[in-house]
Amino acid sequence: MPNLGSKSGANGGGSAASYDVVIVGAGFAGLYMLHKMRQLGFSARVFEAGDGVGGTWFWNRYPGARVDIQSLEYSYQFDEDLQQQWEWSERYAPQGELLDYANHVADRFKLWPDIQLNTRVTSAHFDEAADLWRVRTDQGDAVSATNVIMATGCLSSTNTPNFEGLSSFKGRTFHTGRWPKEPVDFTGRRVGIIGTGSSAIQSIPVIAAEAAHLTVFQRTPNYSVPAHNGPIPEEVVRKVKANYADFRAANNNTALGADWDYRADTALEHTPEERTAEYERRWAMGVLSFYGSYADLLTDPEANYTAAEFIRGKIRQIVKDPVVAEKLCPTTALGCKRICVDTGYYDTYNRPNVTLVDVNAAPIVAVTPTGLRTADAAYDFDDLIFATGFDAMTGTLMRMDIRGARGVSLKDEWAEGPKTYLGLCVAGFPNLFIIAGPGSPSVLSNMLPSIEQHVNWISQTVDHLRKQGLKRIEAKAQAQEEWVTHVNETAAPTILPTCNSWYLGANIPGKPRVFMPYLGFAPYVAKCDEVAAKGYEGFVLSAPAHAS
Ligand code: N01
Repeated sequence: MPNLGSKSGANGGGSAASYDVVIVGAGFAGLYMLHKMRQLGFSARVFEAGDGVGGTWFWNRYPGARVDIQSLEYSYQFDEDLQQQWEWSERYAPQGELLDYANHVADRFKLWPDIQLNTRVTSAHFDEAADLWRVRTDQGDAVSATNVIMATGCLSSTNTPNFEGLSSFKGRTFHTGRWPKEPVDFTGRRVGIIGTGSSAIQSIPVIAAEAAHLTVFQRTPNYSVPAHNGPIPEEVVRKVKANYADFRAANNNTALGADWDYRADTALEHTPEERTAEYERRWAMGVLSFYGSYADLLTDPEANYTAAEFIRGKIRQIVKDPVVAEKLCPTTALGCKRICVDTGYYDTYNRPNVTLVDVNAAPIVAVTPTGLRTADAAYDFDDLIFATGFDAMTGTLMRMDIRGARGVSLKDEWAEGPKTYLGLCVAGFPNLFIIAGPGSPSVLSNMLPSIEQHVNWISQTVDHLRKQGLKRIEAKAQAQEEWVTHVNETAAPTILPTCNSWYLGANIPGKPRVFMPYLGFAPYVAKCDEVAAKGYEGFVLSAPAHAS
């Protein structure tokens, strides 16, 4: 008996059913994928490890968490009534509101009966004789499916560095990507936080305002620009909603799939005064529009330097202690790591209860029962926060036992780095699809339109197979090789691969150094459409193995 409308999801554990589609993950990708599959009349089951839907916004509940792309853009566009009726309270929605939105979508489209919560997929093996995937979960399910769709997210496997003495700490520990549901009170406490990426930069000002003392352990400083968040002016909402389709279409036609106010002229053709005026304008706008300042910002180190130097100047203006300011000034190219977005980050270092420790100069040696030790000092805390990021893009897939045709393991196939065709499929793994996989625009784009484009493409493909009486689709090895080369060649002339970022897997010891996302949303969409229009160029489509 389905539990229609229940937020607890479907009953699970021990199921041996057969489905057209198994979807792994109930974040924004999994929810929309399920909706599309049901619209097309396919049977589908979603397995979700968490005890709720929402993915990224379910797990990342740390103080200050919010989106860095305008909510009017970082939202579904597949349903006109949904986009007209949903009201965002702020320009950049906070985590709780995004989670409400995910739950609303699950309610509105009655998705719950097909979502099994608290269930982690442990393995997916392709059974060649039966032409089916056999999927197992940690709850004892052993189901089969014609198609498996990985909606597992790009930033879903957390990274906690394996410091000596890690488990010895006697106080409370947290990871920003696995934050508890209950509010955490830091009042009167001595808190240490490791990391200065986006998660740390959003949470540090909020925690510092509460804690007795906050010590920030920084290995690499990051560039951050102000969010200038606040309520969305009513006239802006009215204007967008009056013609939402055109607004979406204009954004979808950009390299990021978002309105980033891109300028086609170059930084170096302008005088220093003109450039400063432009960067001031961007600083006042805030958020990711900084990427769009000039066409050569991501391709010419000299142009990039001008924007980087502008932000360093802002840090030196804001932070009163010149030694601390200098420590906070990044020396990497602007944008080689995702530019962070903050509310009062640099100013937080003017507080008397905040200390910045440079662990590039004196690395963390060990976690101790009372805090941690660096190469030159010891620190004591009540609470220790790991804002140390994720095993991005491949981590979650590699932690599952995925085996394709002839029993080949994905871990082995990707031992030297992930290889996909269009970020969507892997040669040797028939009817396995990845949403926002390595080799797709994903994290270099507005994730919501990227997700919707993938879901639409996969749905259209699975429907095409059914209409043609076909069953199997598999990427050709040569098409995959060419795509991997193209992804690398697109990134190579830019500043993107020039620093130790998670785009390259450089944050995880031993992970192959490969640039994973694809730069260019609009050309990517055109390529996917062209592939489908040409009869799924680069794929082999075939009939059921046992068709008479
Ligand atoms: O993770 P990160 P994040 N010793 O990997 C440090 C998205 N996001 O969770 O740079 C000492 O960026 C590490 O140092 P280093 C967004 O796409 C979006 O903050 O490797 N330090 C770094 O400072 C973002 O890019 C929003 O030298 C260690 C930090 O930990 C992505 O998620 C908000 C260390 C990790 O930073 C990840 O962001 C939040 C060690 N052994 C996140 N190991 C929005 O605004 C790691 N570090 C929408």
